[in-house]
Amino acid sequence: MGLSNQSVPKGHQTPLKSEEAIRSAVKNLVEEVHVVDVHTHLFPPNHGKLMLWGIDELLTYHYLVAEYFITAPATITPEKFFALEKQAQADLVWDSLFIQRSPISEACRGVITTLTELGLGELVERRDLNEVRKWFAKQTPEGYVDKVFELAKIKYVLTTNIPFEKKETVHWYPKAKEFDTHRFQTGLRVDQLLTGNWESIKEALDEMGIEHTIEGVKKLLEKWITIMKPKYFMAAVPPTLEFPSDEEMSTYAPSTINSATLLRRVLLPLAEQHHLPIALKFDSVRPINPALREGGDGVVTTKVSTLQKLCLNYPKVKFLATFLARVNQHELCVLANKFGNLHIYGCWWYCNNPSIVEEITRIRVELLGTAFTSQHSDARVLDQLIYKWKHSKAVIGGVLQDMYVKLFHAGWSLTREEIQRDVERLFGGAYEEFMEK
Ligand code: HDL
Ligand code: ZN
Repeated sequence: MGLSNQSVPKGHQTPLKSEEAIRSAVKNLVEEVHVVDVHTHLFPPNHGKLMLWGIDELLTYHYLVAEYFITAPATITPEKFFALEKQAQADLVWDSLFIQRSPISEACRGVITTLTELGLGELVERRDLNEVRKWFAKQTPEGYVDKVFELAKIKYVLTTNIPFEKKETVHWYPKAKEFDTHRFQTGLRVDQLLTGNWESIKEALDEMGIEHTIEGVKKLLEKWITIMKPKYFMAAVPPTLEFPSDEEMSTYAPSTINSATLLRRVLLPLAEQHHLPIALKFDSVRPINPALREGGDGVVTTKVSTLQKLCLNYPKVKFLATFLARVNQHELCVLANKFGNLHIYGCWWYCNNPSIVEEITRIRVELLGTAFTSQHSDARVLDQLIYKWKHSKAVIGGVLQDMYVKLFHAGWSLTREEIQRDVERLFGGAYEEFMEK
């Protein structure tokens, strides 16, 4: 990322001499910074239907589908809803959450922000969903990626790539499709190891004719590392999984396959051997209402000490981490303050709402300065990059204005170039420095 201001000597930097000048500079620098989006569920255009984009995908985002079912008549069950065509599903969501009610929730407001940023404000004003659809029908996937990356000011995104999902691996194996790896970098998603989902893992082993053993799983993941060239491993940590102690591990035979052995005899050794960080996501519980499918997952408060034990016992492994429970955020910050092999990122999922982004960002700056990644979008639909980053930047920028004004009143002289350097760290630079560590 090459942080700016390295070249501008102090004497030639732009001093900021008043609270107004500071606030205006911070607001502008946050709005203008091009971001590294360290976690998304996006796909490149040549991965076909996996790349979700356009108004009907926006309206049927699982956050909105879940919100729709809070309001839906009992006669419309999830089963009936999911049996409808995508456009019919979108019509129901639009009518209930945008017409019958004001689209005031974060996920609803996001759709409005996206359409307005795309220049469709008049159609939004007329609430003309069909005219919006006609506009999208004129876009091409490739051209739309250009438009969205430019509007949302994205340097590149990390994608979620699951070697246990056939609908994904077909684009990689036996022949990998070429795509723009400057914009789409991969993350090797291995939840199945931590959930101990042996059935799913065996299918992936069979795809490559690999034996059904612990060594076989290592071989499988090493093949996927070669194929996908991931920047990190990623996994959501099941709420039941605590750090498997040496004593517990000594009770497992070498051939035992479970989440503990897959974690400590496969994932962690591979991470160390291949110098691949592991991005772990804690506090999600899946599902709490299966009928809602992707939207049926919830949040639970797990022990932050599980991450502490990983950082302590594996000092040569780098951990990226994010927690879903609001109550865990302060303890996570304290942990990140204690371990140089831990980097925290983003306000994840149910924390990605302005009220919580504000609180989390303030705690993080107070405890960690700029040594963390302020946000990730978690976007599933390409267009969401536009609203998720605009909404987050507004909140994070507001917190940073306050923090720099406090620093100014404490007696520290500030320049635009130094703030730009800090902002670039918070929106991807600190992540890149951690990955290079
Ligand atoms: O596990 C994850 O990566 C989560 O982000 C889930 O995909 C979740 O469904 C989601 O999209 N949250 O925003
Ligand atoms: Zn995600």
